[in-house]
Amino acid sequence: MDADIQWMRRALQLAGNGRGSVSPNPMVGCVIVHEGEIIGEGWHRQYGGPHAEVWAVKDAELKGNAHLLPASTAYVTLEPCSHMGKTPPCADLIISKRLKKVVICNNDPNPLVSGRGISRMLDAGIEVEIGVLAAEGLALNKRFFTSMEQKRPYVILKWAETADGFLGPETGGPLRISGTLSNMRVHQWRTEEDAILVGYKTALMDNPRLNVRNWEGRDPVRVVLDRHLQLPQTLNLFSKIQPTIVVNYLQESSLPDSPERYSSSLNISYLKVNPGADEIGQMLTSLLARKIQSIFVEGGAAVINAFLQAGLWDEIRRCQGPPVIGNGVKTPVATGILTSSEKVEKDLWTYYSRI
Ligand code: AOF
Ligand code: ZN
Repeated sequence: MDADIQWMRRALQLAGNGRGSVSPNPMVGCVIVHEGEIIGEGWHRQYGGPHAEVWAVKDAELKGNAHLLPASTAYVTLEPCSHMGKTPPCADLIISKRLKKVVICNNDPNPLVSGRGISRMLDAGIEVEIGVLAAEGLALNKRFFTSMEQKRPYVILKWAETADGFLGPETGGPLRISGTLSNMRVHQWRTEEDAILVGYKTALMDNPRLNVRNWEGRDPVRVVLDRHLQLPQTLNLFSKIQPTIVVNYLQESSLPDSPERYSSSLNISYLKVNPGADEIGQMLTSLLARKIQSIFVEGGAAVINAFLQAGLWDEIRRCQGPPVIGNGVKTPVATGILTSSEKVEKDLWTYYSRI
């Protein structure tokens, strides 16, 4: 195997350690290699904390390898940053430590960086190579890249359907469709996204808690569509164990503007949208501004259809369970609302992605 690929694979693996704690920042890993051996490695651990390169340089120094840095190559999964954010620019750190070469997986689409990190290092005489395992890097940070490029959170739609292809009875109400394993997976998925969203009818009829129970991990922020503010505050999703954002036509309140503040303000906040065909788009723009980088949409049918019709989605995860109900709410596949997608079947689930 090509050595560059081997080291970048390790850097990507390290980057993945940040899953669930760095959003809305990307997951980034860094490996520093001297004459075929790793002399330091690190990853971005926490939103607001030091970047991957800082940890890797510190690791090399702590291991007594500081003197080797000028003859070493850093493998970084994202272009080293050039801006003064919550932490100082990583490109400057690399320049000050006089590394010989930097191999990068993906460019940083952040307008504050976007090529400036690379040109700064090139100007300082550092050799730079770009694009090693680029597809893997894009997949790892799909939420970050989508939100930077599309200016909206990454959207995952999820539904369970009966064996005869219905989302549930027309009358609504909870119907247990998926089995224990599928349920566990849904709870794992909840831990991976910043927010979880349901519509008015689902909130009222199913009274879901929308927290994480069958898996270890953080609870997502809950988002509910309640356009006329009619949902009773006694519903489970208004319990003060995790924050809830109520999307509506009537009122706006200041929303937490950082991931840390979501966990310190376990209460209800209001996000106002104007009635119209672009309600979903308005909501997504506002949620991204509030640092929500990804959303897991759990129904019901009207909400899922609204995302599909607006073309504002990235993935669908669909599972089929044993119940047969004869008649009920048709799936977006049956109604033809879901068009132009790519379909993969794996582990009891069917995955659709946009093409
Ligand atoms: C890097 N290495 O490990 C990460 C980078 O507010 P800050 O200072 O944390 O900056 C966040 C931005 O920095 C983020 O949006 C992305 O552009 C870049 N992330 N860059 O050199 C890292 N996590
Ligand atoms: Zn940085």
